[in-house]
Amino acid sequence: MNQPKRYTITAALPYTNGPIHIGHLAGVYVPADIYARYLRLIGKDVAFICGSDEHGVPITIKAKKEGVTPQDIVDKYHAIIKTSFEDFGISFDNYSRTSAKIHHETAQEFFKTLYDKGEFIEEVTEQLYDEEADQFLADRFVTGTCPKCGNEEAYGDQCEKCGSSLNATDLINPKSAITGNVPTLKRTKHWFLPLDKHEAFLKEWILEGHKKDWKPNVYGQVKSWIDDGLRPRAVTRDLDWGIPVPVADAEGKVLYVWFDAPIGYISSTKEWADRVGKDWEPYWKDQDTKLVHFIGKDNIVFHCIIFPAMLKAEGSYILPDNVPANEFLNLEGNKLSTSKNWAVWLPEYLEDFPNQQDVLRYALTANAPETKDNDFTWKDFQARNNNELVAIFGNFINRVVVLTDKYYDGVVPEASEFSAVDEETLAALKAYPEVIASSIERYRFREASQELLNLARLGNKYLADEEPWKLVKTDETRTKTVMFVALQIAAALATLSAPFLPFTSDKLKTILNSNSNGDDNSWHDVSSKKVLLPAGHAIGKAELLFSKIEDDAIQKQLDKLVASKKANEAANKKLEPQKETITFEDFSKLDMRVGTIIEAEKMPKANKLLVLKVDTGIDVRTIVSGIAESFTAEEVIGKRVTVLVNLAPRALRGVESQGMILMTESEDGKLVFVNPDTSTAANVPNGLHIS
Ligand code: B3M
Ligand code: ZN
Repeated sequence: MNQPKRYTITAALPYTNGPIHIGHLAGVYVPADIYARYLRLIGKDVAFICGSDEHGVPITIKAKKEGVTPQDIVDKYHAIIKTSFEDFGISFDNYSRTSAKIHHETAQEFFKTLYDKGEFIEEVTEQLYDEEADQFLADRFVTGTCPKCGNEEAYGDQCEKCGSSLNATDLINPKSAITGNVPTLKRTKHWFLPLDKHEAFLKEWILEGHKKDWKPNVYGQVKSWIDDGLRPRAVTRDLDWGIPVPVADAEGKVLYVWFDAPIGYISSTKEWADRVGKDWEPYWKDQDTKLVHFIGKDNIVFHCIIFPAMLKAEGSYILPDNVPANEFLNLEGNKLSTSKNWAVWLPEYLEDFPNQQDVLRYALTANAPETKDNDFTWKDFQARNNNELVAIFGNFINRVVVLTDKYYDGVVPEASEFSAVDEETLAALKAYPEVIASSIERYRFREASQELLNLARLGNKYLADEEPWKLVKTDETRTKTVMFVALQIAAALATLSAPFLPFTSDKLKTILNSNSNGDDNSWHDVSSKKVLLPAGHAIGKAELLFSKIEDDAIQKQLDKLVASKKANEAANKKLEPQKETITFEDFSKLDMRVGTIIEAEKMPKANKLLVLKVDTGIDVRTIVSGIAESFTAEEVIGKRVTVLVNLAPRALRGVESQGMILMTESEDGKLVFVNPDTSTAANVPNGLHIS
């Protein structure tokens, strides 16, 4: 497409069943925001659209678990998510929600249009049903084995392991996620979008039309789906949470969440246009509009095949120009997981690193999972901050501002003749807007962020070579010229950093006093204007742009992760099943006493055994105990223990053992005494061990 008239940029609507974490930010929202901010800076007409995805089974399941209504869940997380986006400077023109009236109407109208045009197949089929819960099972309400890859935990709509999109009835050994029961089959009517009917068009549009400009990971996934053969796909469900199907004879049926959610982009655009007094339609219907969807890789099929087929079937809409989906971000070597609490949550990050949104934005961009899955590590985060933002970007700005203040009372000095180095440096500076723009326009945000840093490097090198701090003693005129050039680089950084580091860019403009009275430079100004910060302009006070992150702050984050790993292991630990029931008579036969170990020694040639002398209160007796791998003889002397005293004596390695010491396991699997002085016995996950 040459020179689009306007841009509609969408970012995946997050499910409102939890807060958002760094994976969401890195994969979708930061790249989308960089793109939108950049386009606005070059003067484009942009609608940057998002909102909360409030339907779908995960929300119903979460509500059931917490004993509240789905509406309670979406209200809670919609507010939390919206605040996180604002906090991190994600500059949506509109953030809506799919429970909004305008969305229900838009989605129903869309369905109705397709229905009236005969674009659906209406069919009664057998669907999975949970008799006990009295409910049909679709999507996340049912799990089973993936027919494609054998993953035993595939969902009714998708296998997260191989990425296949599935129908619930495709699953092998299906199981209800509500009751755990094996579902039965029950007949029910649904509407299907015949994707097979759109296959030829999809082939031509994507496989031929977008082979070159779509990312290989996106193109490859789409191609393999199309090559596999497309089948009709149900777009309605038997559920009570969602948008009612707007046709007769559809009692108790709602639109499939993946049918209504992408229409959410359209309703959010309408909401925005209403608010700012614009017409929404050109943003979705004019061929000169460039539509771009930012998503994670698990959403590719919905944005590249199903939604385009819906738009095409409707007839009046444009199709996406690109879908620059990212791969996944991992955290310290493991998959990010909401349920396992293996994540860095945005609200928590801000508590620990207040006002450091740009550091996270930068670290996630510099290490974005653009072409393959990538790992976020706290060490890398620290290094990106300390070695790049502080040592390169911040250091350059600080030197320029401090020297200007010191030599010229904060006023930009007059330049005299430029040397060859000055000319070269200024020429290099002028090339940056185009270099960075070219990366952004090809959705290469990591590359773009590194070019921005190269501009700061250019500034540092210039200062290091010209040494104004030495020059000032011998050549005042030349010093002024050098400082003038350095200030131009600082001004360029203030403008070009804005898409990536919006908070820093604002702060830097305040420091340079360049954000008022029409002083602000546009993206194009950086290459076209002769002077970005004119002689005689008074800059503001020096202030640090970034601060060093110390090791203890990083250690605190790593400790948090270790704690959540431990909590998970404890939660997943397999407990031994209960032993056979005994009668009270059986129990009352046990004679247990509190005793003290008064002597202990290792049994010769036996790894596991200690020979103990125990004072039981009634006598002192010998007990052979199999605890030598957990305790040394020295450390058990003096311990108070619980002893079973009426166990028949037994000889072990020739020593007669006259009783048993009661032991249990601690939460981390260590053997501990059932000590009458502590409450260990109250928490004995694996029952008593008689050792
Ligand atoms: N809510 C899925 C997700 O968060 C979904 C995206 C909808 S975009 C229309 O992964
Ligand atoms: Zn699979």
